[in-house]
Amino acid sequence: MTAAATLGPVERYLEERIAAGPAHFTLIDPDKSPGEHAGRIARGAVELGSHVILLGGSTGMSREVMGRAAAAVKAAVRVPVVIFPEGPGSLAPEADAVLFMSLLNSRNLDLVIRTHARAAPVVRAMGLEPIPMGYLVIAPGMRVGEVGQVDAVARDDVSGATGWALAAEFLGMRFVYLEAGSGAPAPVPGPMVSAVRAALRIPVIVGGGIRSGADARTLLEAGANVLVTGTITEEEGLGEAFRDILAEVGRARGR
Ligand code: 1GP
Repeated sequence: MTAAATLGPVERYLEERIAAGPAHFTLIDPDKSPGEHAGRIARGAVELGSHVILLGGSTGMSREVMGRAAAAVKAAVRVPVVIFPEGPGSLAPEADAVLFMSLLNSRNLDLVIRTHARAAPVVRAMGLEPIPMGYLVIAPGMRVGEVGQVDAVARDDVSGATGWALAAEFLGMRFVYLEAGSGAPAPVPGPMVSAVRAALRIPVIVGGGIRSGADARTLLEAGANVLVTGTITEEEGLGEAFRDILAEVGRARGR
């Protein structure tokens, strides 16, 4: 079987969207925005042009909390609902897919691959589509940098970031996520995004610290294939900055 023949529906959706231009994922934390609340945020975000709802964020989230949020979001929108996991305990079959990600630059092998060996059968039994992704934390890394016991890539270490990302591609991962950390004071630097984009053939997802249309434009001009925002909707709802970010993504898609 070829890889293309084995792609699940969510990955095919992503492939089509990204082929047409950059995309936006809205990250919702079901602990902060449970159930119907998550559904309302998702509906508004998708109306503004967001392409995927990611659910995740807090440590220790239960399957029940995740499942309720995933069910409410699925009832509210037609775009894929994808779990951004912090561990196997937060997996829930109500979602469509899971970012099956290796925290590449963690010192803790559990987060690189060992937990995955325990989670993989659960993912299969739940019928979740696994999306293979290399997750690379760039300084400052924030909480995921600490909890993930990460040797964060320095913000000016463009060749280092490129090496990690290319290794993920060569290992067969189909997405790379450059993460500055949720709530980071600044996003991943544009020159790092453009170097990684130039070196890779797989899509580059960028998240952490994207707070404005100007932040989004810098990253889109650098060639980011997907922008992820989370904190902005938790703090300001679907306000002006969020709309500006979606407008920049829309412009980059030629709309
Ligand atoms: C976090 O990259 C995401 O994993 C989103 O970051 O919360 O800063 O938008 P923000």
